[in-house]
Amino acid sequence: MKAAILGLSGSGKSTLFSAVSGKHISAAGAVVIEEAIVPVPDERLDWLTELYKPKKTVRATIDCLDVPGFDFTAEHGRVVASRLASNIRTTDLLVLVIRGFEDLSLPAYRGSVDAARDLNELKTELLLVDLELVATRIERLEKQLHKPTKTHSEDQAELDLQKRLQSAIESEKPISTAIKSKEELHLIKSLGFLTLKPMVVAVNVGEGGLDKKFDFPGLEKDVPVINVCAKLDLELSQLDAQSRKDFMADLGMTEPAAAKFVRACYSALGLISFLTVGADEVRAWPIKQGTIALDAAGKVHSDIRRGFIKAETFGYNDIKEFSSEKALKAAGKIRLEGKEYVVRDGDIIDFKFNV
Ligand SMILES: Nc1nc2c(ncn2[C@@H]2O[C@H](COP(=O)(O)OP(=O)(O)O)[C@@H](O)[C@H]2O)c(=O)[nH]1
Ligand SMILES: [Mg+2]
Repeated sequence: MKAAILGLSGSGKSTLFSAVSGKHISAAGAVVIEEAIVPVPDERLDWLTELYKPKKTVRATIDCLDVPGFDFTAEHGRVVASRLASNIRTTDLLVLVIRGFEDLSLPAYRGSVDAARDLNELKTELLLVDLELVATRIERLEKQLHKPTKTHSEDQAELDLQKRLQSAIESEKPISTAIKSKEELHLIKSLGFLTLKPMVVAVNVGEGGLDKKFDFPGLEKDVPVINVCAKLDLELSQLDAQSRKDFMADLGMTEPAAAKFVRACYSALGLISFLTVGADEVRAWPIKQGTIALDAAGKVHSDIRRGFIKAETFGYNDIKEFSSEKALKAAGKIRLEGKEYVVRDGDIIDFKFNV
């Protein structure tokens, strides 16, 4: 699953990207999209690693893109932005990074730090990029409908839908608000509309601003807003575990803001984790919410799916409470689940199979 980090130039995208991925990004003014695999912080894995002392611990990951910043005050700024935006149509999540920090040594966009204004400019750009695609699509479909083709009825259905999407965008509504059914979604899904994707807003607040609340009038209710402190998060990511702990304790923090941010992205992607444990490996496996045990088994290995017998399952909270698998077993807390069982976040599963 892929997330694209976008925003205005200088909002702290690359700093945040480096903090979460460990990948070093050279100076500002980058023109290429950078990509990195980002581990998802999960304290359950830390605790289970202490218990099982495995040879290795494997975290869930998400794929992150650092997109060069937009600057609508620059000549050709819109053209550049729309070219970049069309490169991220295949991503699954948009992360909008907004500058919320004051720093006189870094000139602010349009001369002032104004998170709500910046977010609006970005959202407008996303709508415009989608509007261009809708217009192209409508033109193509109208031409096609004049010819006798086998796809006539689907084309007509899509044309009607595209016209509705067009009017939604024209009234500044994201495309996601105009889709009414699975069938409609299916018709347009492959086009990669940006305003159809889930979104996370990350306000880069600067040190000391983590408790600040931002009000974004008009922002859809289901969009999570997370404060980050990119520069501090980057500094923290470069420390060894003990120094990081000490440093955070001094600041009264229990974890870097970036950790919460990455988990918010994971959840906005619709992902949860089931876990596997043992002497070799303690591991978190990303699955879509609603995945059944049979398909979860297939994530581990296709043979396990093919020869699936049952899933021996207990919850992370159960093992935390009982401290060992032995105690769990004695208490009858280990469940036998079948193929159709809907896997829950934090389920610890041992798949039994036969091939
Ligand atoms: N004071 C302060 N500066 C920051 C913070 N985050 C990023 N910066 C600085 O802002 C500048 C632009 O950051 P960068 O990550 O390159 O922004 P991008 O253009 O969005 O990728 C750099 O000089 C960063 O060090 C922050 O939280 N506080
Ligand atoms: Mg950058």
